[in-house]
Amino acid sequence: MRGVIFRGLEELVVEAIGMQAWDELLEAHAPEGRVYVSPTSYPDAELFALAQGVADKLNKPLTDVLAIFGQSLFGFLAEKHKGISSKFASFEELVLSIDSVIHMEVKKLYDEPNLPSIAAIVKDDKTIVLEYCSNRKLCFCAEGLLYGAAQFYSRKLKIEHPQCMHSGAKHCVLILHLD
Ligand code: MNH
Ligand code: ZN
Repeated sequence: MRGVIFRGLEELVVEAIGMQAWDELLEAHAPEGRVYVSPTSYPDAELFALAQGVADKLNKPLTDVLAIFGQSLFGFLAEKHKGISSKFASFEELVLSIDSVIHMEVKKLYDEPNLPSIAAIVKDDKTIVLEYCSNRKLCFCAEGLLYGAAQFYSRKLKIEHPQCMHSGAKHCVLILHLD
């Protein structure tokens, strides 16, 4: 995972539980002297260990932490890449462009990024069905990112997750219900 994602986690942790907590997490789960540089890749296992460390500190399940992280990560990425995030007039437009525009642009900015595949199908004007697939199985983080995007456009969103890679499915199904 790119440094930018770790920096997003750092921002959230420092805001929520403080700089000292982040330093403790780094000490426990990262090599000594680690500094995260946005375009550089770091081991996925390190991100998961840090997120698990946050979960342990907060006494919350890892899935909750990944969802909260995803939600704050959206604002962080949107702010960092305004040129990409400002292209979309609505939540729906953005969601339908995750693979075809957003992550396509990410591929131009970062050398060989590790991105999920996210296919979107519009069911009706209040329902979009997403199929998420990635060997990192970060579907809970994807849910959080979607909630963050809904917040960005001041929309009310509910997500159903009836099929999940964590239960052995080939891909996750996320059903987005808008108001
Ligand atoms: Mn996007 C990684 C989903 C918006 C840039 N993105 C990920 C991952 C998920 C994801 C999930 C974690 C990797 C994986 O699952 O295999 N991203 C989304 C969703 C939205 C989204 C659901 C909108 C909603 N992403 C954005 C935006 C940007 C962005 C906006 C920036 C303009 N995403 C990234 C980058 C990575 C990433 C950068 C990290 C790639 C890497 O580590 O190599
Ligand atoms: Zn899932």
